[in-house]
This record gives sequence, structure tokens and C-alpha cells, in this order.
Amino acid sequence: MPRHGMADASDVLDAVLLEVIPMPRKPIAFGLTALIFSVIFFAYIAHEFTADSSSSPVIVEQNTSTDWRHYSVVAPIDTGINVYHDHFRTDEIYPNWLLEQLGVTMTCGITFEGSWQERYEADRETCWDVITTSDIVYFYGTKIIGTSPDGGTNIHILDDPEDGHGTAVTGAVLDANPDAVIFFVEGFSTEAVLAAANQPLVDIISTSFGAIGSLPVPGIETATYEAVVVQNKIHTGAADNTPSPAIQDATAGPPWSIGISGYAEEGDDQKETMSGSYPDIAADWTQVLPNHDDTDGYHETSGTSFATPRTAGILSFVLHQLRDEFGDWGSGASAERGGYLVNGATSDESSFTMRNSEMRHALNISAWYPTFTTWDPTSGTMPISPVAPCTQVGWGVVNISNIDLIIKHLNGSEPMDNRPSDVVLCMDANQQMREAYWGIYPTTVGETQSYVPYAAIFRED
Ligand SMILES: [Ca+2]
Ligand SMILES: [Ca+2]
Repeated sequence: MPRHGMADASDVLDAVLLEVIPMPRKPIAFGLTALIFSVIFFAYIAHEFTADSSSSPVIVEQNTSTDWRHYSVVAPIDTGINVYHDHFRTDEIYPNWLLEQLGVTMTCGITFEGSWQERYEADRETCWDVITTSDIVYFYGTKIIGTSPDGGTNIHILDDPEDGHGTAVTGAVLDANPDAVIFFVEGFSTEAVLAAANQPLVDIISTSFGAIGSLPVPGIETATYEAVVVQNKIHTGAADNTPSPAIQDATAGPPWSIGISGYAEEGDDQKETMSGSYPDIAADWTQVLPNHDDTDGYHETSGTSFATPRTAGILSFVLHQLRDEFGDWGSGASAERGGYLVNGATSDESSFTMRNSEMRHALNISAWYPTFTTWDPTSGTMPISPVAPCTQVGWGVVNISNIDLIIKHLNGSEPMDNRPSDVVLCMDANQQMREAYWGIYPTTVGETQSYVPYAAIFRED
């Protein structure tokens, strides 16, 4: 595009005046017209300067196709997301119908050249500085749709320089299922969780924050109840990073939530001592995940915060595969889908359906106990006890190897056996305690919430 100097622009303005607008007769009308055109003129000049200062404006293409691939939607609720990181890039363009059904209000054609800081600065005017708390934003060229309903952050949706947690969390989801559609919510409130719970297309909500030390105080349980019990979705919630039992924990403890602890996957496979006891399952505690303040760096980090979204990704992968196998082109579990997470048909045209409770059961029986003989006493882990291991890691550990077991069980090709009766009894007692404790819930939203010391559940090594 050629640059325009002042003289050129004046010529254009003259030409417009002469060719399009008949000269008004009254001087006052002429003055008004001149004023209007000055405004247009300066807007034009301003636009030219803006265009010149941005390095390479991104051309945002639309995907108007009504077809797409099978998919699954995961909603991490966290600090923010580094949409500039290579980890979240894709050549795919989300189809318009998907964006519309997820309530997208704006698309940001973000910059993919330069340092993180250069990209952020280049996109401030067209993206970051105009996003409001009511926007749902599609970041073109990435797998991310994001929203920031709570506000109270310097930069909406983006992981601010002092944060970083949400970027790693979302990285863990995509490591387990690279094809997941991410509906990212920035925030730590009941409202933030509801922003995902109320999206019909969202399948799985993953939260990695809660009261420090699993204090028995109200948290996000009213919102996760809505997501799971009312909207038929799945909620994965991080147990605390202390050995305190997960039962009374508002993030991991409610009977409708899948509470997740950590084990040393790729290490000695034992229980991470500093992660919640008696959860539903345990998953990978230490992972290498994307940085929030550069465009291609990674760091090793540990916590239930990352074991939890990894599990959400594993379940998302299963959903995607079952939808593919049974010709289900949708997502979520809305009333139009009969409340089913998978609503399809078998090859002989009989219907195939799966509920959130069926998926949770398959996850539970796919879990397993690593042998304590691999315990490395110098590793900082706790050996998985041959007696009542359920009080340490619940149903057991879950990793990528569980995916095949879960799919074959759910599609009926190779049903798993039920777990030994001592495990079932132990976890039945767990569920009963949770139902007794949380039976009084949900409490009124907002009650005492401002006093609760929330913290992201993670630990940097
Ligand atoms: Ca932010
Ligand atoms: Ca690991």
C-alpha cells in the first residue's frame, strides 16, 4: 500500500467534495459539511498512520463451511492465556457456526512475528485495549477462544506478565488432546466457572484453584454443580498441594467433581507427597509446559494444577474419538443432545449415547495402582501402599495409556472388569462422605466468598 502524504490526501478530499457532494447554498450548511469532512479527513490520516506503524496486518479469513471435523471443547478457568505461544498455533480456521454457537463477539488477528512484547504492543490498539468483560474473543491462527468475565486484570484474557499459570494449564490440556477446542475463561470466581458452564458446546471444565490447605469453605461448588448436575458436563478439579484429604475441598471434593492428585509419572510412579489425599484419581504431577511471557519457550513445573488439565485433555481425547466412531458432529451435553456427551449411531443405525456419569465410571475403572517397588526414597514421593492405596490416590493413576482402555470400554468392544471389591468399597465410602459433606450445598452464591484466600494450586520447582 503506498503511503499518502498530506497533499495527496487533500487532493482526494477535494475530489470527493467535487464529485459526490453538491455544493450547499447556505454558508452554515457549508461550514457543517466542511466540519464533517475535516473529521473524516483526520480519521483517514489517523488510519494511514496506524496502518504504516503496524508491521504486517493479519488478514483474517472466514471459514464459512457448514462441515467440520469431529471435536471436543475444553474450558480451563485460570489466570489468563499466552495466545502468542507456538504451543497454541494452528492452521485451522474455526468455522463461523462454531464461533457463533460459542457466542464469539470479536476476532483478533494477532501478530505472529517478533518478540512477545513486540507482538503485544502491535496488537494493543486493535485487540487488547478494546476487549471488555462481556466479549468472547477468537484468536485467529490459534486454538483459543477466550473470555474474561471477572475483569480485575491488567490485560483481559492474556496471561499478564506477573501471572503465567493459565498458559501452562492450557498447554497440559493440549498435550493430551492437540485437537481440543479451547474455551478459555480468565478468572477464579463462581461467575467465571458459570461462563463456561452456560456454554452449551463446552464438554469439560477444568479448574486448578481453590482455598489454601483445602480449608472447608465455600468455593466454586455452586458453579460446578450447575456444570455437571444440571448441564451434564464434566468437571475436573485440582486437589490441594498438601496431603489434606480432598473430600471437603470445594474444587476437588464435591461428589459431582472429579478430584485429581499427583503422581510421579516418568519418575518413580509413586504418590506425590504434597498432593491431596483420597482424591478420585492421580495424574502427571511434573510436566514441561509453555511459558507465558515468550513465544516458544517451555519450563518444567509441578502440581495438581497440571495433573488436572492433563486429565481433562485425556477425557477430551476420548470424547473426540467416540464422536468420530459414532458420527456425532456436535459437542456438549445440552437438552438438544438429550443431555448426552456422545449422541451418535452405530454402523447398523442403532443409537449410541454416553452420559458424563458413564464416562466417569470408565475413567475410574481404568485407573490402576503402580507397584510400590519402584519407589525411590530420594525422590520426595510416598510409596503407594499395598494396603488401602485408595486413601492415597483414589481409584488409582491415569495417564495416556488409559485412553485406549476407556474407549474400548465405552464403545463396548472390550469392556473392562470391575475393580476389586476392596477398592470399590473404599471409593464408595469416599463418595458417601462427599455426598454427606456436600449434601447441604449448593449454598447461596456469594456468601462469604470475599473472605476466602483463594490461590492457584501449583508449585514451582
Ligand atoms: Ca490477564
Ligand atoms: Ca511427568
